[in-house]
Amino acid sequence: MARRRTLLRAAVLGAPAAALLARSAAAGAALASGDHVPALVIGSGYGGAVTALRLTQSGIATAVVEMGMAWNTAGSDGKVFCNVLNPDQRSYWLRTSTDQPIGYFLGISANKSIGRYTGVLDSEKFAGIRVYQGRGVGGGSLVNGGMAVVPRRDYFAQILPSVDLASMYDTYFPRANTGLGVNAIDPAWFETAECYRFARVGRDQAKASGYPTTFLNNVYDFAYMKQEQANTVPRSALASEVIYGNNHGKRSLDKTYLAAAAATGRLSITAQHVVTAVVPSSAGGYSVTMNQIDTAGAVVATKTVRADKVFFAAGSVGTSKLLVAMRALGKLPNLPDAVGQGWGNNGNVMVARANHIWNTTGALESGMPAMGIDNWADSAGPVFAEIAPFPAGTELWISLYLAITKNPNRAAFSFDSSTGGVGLNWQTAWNQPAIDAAKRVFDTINKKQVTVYRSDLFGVNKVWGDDFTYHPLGGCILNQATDNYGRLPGYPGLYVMDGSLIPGSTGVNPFVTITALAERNIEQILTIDSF
Ligand code: FAE
Repeated sequence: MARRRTLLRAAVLGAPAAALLARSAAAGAALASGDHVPALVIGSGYGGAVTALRLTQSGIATAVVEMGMAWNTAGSDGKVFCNVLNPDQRSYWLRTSTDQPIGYFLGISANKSIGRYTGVLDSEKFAGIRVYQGRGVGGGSLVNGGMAVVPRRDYFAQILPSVDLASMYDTYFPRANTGLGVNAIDPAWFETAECYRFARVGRDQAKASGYPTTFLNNVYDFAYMKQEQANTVPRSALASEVIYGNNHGKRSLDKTYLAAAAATGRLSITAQHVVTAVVPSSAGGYSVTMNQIDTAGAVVATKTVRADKVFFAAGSVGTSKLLVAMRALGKLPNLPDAVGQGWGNNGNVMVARANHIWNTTGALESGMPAMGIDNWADSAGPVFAEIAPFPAGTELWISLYLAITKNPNRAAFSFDSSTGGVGLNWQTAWNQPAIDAAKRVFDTINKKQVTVYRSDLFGVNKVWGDDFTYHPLGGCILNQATDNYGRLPGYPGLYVMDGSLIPGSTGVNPFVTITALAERNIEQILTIDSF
């Protein structure tokens, strides 16, 4: 193994970052049973990518294990990803029909049959909520809308009081923004671009009702988008690409943090492997068991490797499920009771309004949102609502919003010994505080504009998209289930690095918070812990 890593390092020096990442994820770099690695990272989303970069930069050979695919090979249409207008097997994780967030149109199901495949977006169903998550090398960065928003300082202080605010805002948020490649939209271009007509309409209507709006930074390259609008490059955000991946323009983690980690020559990525168990090893460190799967999800091999340190970065749901199962099965019996607690949906609720015929939102809508309505200061119902695109490729007169609210309800994960699975006890009705807060804003806008809600998009006669979330957070809260830097108590060398550390809410879109917190934690871990 050591020899193979040395060879890998020698082979990759000098190659471009994308090629390095491809090689890090190539079959030859995959873990084999019996391997012993200094550091193993479960999951390649934000927490995992930050961890991989900072470990490899510190000279530590790091193995990332990711259940999804590497997403570096074009399909028969010449594209790696499909768009939202023509979803095919690449869209969803192991489903035989799509499960679109906006699942209806005119009250009729808008979903269609697809081949069962390890697609890029998972709609994971629990009793009272569907949780959308990215699957692949890059995690949620592959599917998300790229909005890169730093949370309000006073709200961050409320949700994570044990974290030093000055260092977060002076050091780690700026570091995260740099690492992620965050950029700002050109406001003058925004005013004229056809693809943001929908956002200008949303802004003007909000302003007319007294609600302030704000531009949202993004990791999508706005300079590239300008060229898309000018028709000088292949279109991605302007070709209805979002939620099932972007073929161009987006600085997803495979292009940023993971590419930089690969450039050190110390990274291996083992894709299409699902970690199923982590147990202390009698030889030292931890035994990590994983199932290698094919593109239909069938297990083709089971492998066990040994790692001195294991970083859980499988996302809020993935990490919580694994740890809750390990505790229940007696494999990590001393994990604290707080593991599995404190899960929230970031107060997500979606809603759409029907505009008048003269108030067109445009047939061309950028898949990347660029503006939000900021009513967070309203103590009776704080709301931060992104003005979301509906990139149908035709005029629909629809204004769509994803509202982030301060829903206080929290759910817990628990192991079901009869199925061997882990459930989440969130109930759909627990989203009522989110609906109430969003209603204050959108009822007011409707009244002022003399417009109505669309009730045909989230079900038959259903106004609120209240039964799904894009923003799972919590389950392994910092300074409760872990110490103040993500270390799991009682198990030296086990760490949590992802969105499960954040107690159910950030008040804004969460990936910058997850990235910055991971930057903070890994710096401390590398300084204090011995590797
Ligand atoms: P995540 O990125 O989910 O990475 C976890 C990784 O672990 C995934 O790649 C999994 O496949 C993998 N994994 C899970 N279990 C296992 C296992 N057992 N073995 C191996 N691998 C495993 O976690 N946030 C924003 O800030 N701005 C946005 O514009 C935005 N838009 C979004 C749009 C959509 C459609 C979705 C679904 C999410 C959006 N989000 C957005 C949320 C954001 O993507 C999410 O908060 C982060 O991706 C979470 O980062 P983590 O590192 O926690």
